[in-house]
Formats: sequence, structure tokens, C-alpha cells
Amino acid sequence: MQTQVGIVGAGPAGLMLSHILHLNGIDSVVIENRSRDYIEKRVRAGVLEHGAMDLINAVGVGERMMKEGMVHHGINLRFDTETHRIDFGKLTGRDIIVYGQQEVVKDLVARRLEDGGQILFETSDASLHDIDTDSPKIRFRHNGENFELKCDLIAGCDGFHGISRPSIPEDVLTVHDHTFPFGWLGILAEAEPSSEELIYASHERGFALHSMRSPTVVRNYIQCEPDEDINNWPDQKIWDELQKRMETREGFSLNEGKIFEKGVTPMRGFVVEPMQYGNLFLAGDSAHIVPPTGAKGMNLALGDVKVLADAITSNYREGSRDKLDNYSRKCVVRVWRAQHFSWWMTSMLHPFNQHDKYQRQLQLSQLRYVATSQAAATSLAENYVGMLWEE
Ligand code: RFL
Ligand code: PHB
Repeated sequence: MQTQVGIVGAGPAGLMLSHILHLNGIDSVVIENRSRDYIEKRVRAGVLEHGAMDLINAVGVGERMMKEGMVHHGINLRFDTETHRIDFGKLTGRDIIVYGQQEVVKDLVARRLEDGGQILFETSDASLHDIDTDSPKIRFRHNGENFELKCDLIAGCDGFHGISRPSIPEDVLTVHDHTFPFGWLGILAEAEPSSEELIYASHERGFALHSMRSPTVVRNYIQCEPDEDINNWPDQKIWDELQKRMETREGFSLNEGKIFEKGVTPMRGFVVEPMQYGNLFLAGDSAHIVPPTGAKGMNLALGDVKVLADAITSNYREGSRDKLDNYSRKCVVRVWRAQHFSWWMTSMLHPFNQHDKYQRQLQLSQLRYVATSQAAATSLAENYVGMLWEE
């Protein structure tokens, strides 16, 4: 088996890379260890930056997103029982779109298969070989048989727990790792959104987020212990806690409904550098993860593969490795901007320790500053809608 670019992982990064390479006349094979049904139902991110939305449209897979996605022109910050809107349109001239990650995945899978692309689902035992040579290989099992895929280049798009990053010799990589002392308990429920735009609430009881997926489905989160046992959270307890953390002076009430999905995510910031070794290039969560407070994960994954697809195309069309050699250096600038923004949003909005009154006053002061200063609000807004897509 042979291809130009072997891609491990059919998440947003791997699928988008395969699609753009196809548009540029470059062959790829994607191997994925889960089933098509599983990856199309996996509930994760929901916010696409302006640049991610532009990319999805520019490569011709944005039709359903523009019909079913919800364009938001701002977000709400809630603290001290008051709500303050950050107006992205006014402050940056740009906006964001709320469209589930699994919908992006569905659209990309459908398009790759329509175009005759090869995505091998339910593979197992993948391993990478000879990545520091001109003929790297991916070995794996599929339908009970062993395969070896010979490639010119390999893209490791297999997420945080994949096999690509650990295939790079440890002494080559610098690891930056930060664990936050809390997690998010997230739910999907059948209810009408209670607000036109997202509400980020910083409350003495802990952080809460009101988000949505459609006019009839909401996505809400509450700050919890990083190893919280979901069994301690019957549905009504989740709603009661959300109501308390979302309270306002005017008596805001969150619409409740049937919860059909719940889970706990620990919060972590992580980056490896460089995001490449020999002919293996890491993209998306395989190279970095962010705490979700800045809504950056899927956007970073798409941003990486935009740069990688351009570098691979230049390698084949112009016979120049310059862009490939510069891939990591170019990506990490955007990655660190998103890391800092995600850390900053997380630090501002989550009470770390109920007893540290000093730190809580600093958070509230920062929130008041962002809510009342145009300069501070603009800084939040330009980071939230996304930076560094154009270069
Ligand atoms: P993915 O989506 O994890 O895809 C990796 C794919 O690789 C497969 N795989 C393998 N395949 C073959 N062989 C192996 N050995 C393999 N090991 C793994 C996996 O099955 C999978 O299909 O990584 P990718 O493409 O880099 O995309 C990254 C995003 O998924 C991630 O950053 C976001 O979901 C993060 N995130 C958010 N990002 C945003 O931009 N906006 C948000 O609002 C947002 N909210 C979130 C989030 C992530 C969350 N969780 C659950 C982690 C909210 C949550 C709760
Ligand atoms: C979501 O809708 O899942 C979501 C929105 C904003 C975030 C994180 C997650 O910051």
C-alpha cells in the first residue's frame, strides 16, 4: 500500500488535511481506530473562530454550517449577578459561529468519501516506522489483516492520546504541561437556549457556561473537581447548580429539559515543541491541548492543518522543503497565543479556592475592567474571534 501523505486520525485535523490535499491534487490515506458512527457522534467543541469558518467555506464544505450554524456577534460575561456583553462586531468587525465539532466531522467525512478519498475506519495497532528517513511507513491492522502504508510524509492527527507524538524520540521534544485544579462537567439537553449568545458566569460557587447547539439543544458546563464522579450528579442537581451559578439581580432563569449526554473533562494546557521530526508532522491535539474556556481546541487543529497543507503543497509543486522545515516554528506562535488566552480566561473566571478572598477580588477586578474598558474588552474580543489566520 502506498500514498503521498499518510494521515493518522480522522478528527477535524486529519479530515481537513486530507480534503485540502485532495483539492491540491495530492493523495492521502487516513487511518482511524474508531468507527465512522462513533466519530460522527462524539460530542466536543462548538465554537468556530471567524478564520476557521472562512477556511471551511473556502474549501467548499461550509454549506450546512452556513445553514444550521448560529453566527454570534458577542458573548456575555456574568459576575456579581450582572451581565456584561462583549460586542465582537463593534470591537473587531468579526464574529464566530456555533456549530458542533461532530457536524464539521460529518461534513468532511461525507465529502472525502464522495470525492473517492480513502478513510479506513476501525483500524488497530497502528505504529510509525522510519519517520526520520525519506520513506516513512505506517503499519496497522484492518479487517483482520496486517498492512504497511508507505508514504512520503506522515501527519500525526491522532489527538492527545494517539501514537504519533510518542513515536518521536523523547530527547527531541520539549514538553510544556500545566494542569488546572478543576474540571468541567458538561451536558447536552433538550431545551431552548435561554440567551441569544453564550454566557460565561463567574460565581462564588464556581464557574458555569451556557452554550447551545441549535434552537432546541443546549450545551451547559459547570466547574467541578478534575476527577469528579459523574454518578454524584443526578440531573436535577446539575440544573439546580446551574441556576444558582447563573443567577442575576433581575431573576434570570435557565430553561431546563431532558439531559441526553453528560461527561467530565479535566482542564489542562499542553504544548510540545517542535511539532515535527523528520517526515512526521503533528497537528491539532496530538501536539497541544488547551483548557476549553477560550474555545480554541478545534480552531487550533484547523489552523495547524491549513499551514501544513500549504507546506506539503509547496513541497510537491515547487520541490521546496522550506515551508515544511518551518512548519512548527510558524504554528507555535498561534498555538502560544491561544494557550495564553485560554489560560487567562480560565484564571479570570474560575474561583480556584473558595477561601482565598484576595485572589477572588483580583478576578472580580479583572472582570470589571474587561466589562468597562474598551481597550480590555477589545483584547478579549480579538483573541476570542481568533488571531494569526492570515499570515
Ligand atoms: P481529535 O478530534 O481528538 O481527533 C483525533 C482522531 O484520531 C483518532 N486516533 C487514532 N486513529 C488511529 N490510530 C490511533 N492509534 C489513534 N489514536 C487516536 C481518534 O479516534 C480521533 O478520531 O483531534 P484533532 O483532530 O486534533 O481535533 C482537536 C479537537 O477535537 C479538540 O481540540 C476540541 O474538541 C477541543 N474542544 C473545543 N475546541 C474548540 O475549538 N471550541 C470549543 O468550544 C471546544 N470545546 C473541546 C471543547 C473539547 C472538549 N473535550 C471533551 C475534550 C469541549 C470539550 C468538553
Ligand atoms: C461549547 O459550546 O461546547 C463550548 C463553548 C464555549 C467554550 C467551550 C465549549 O468556551
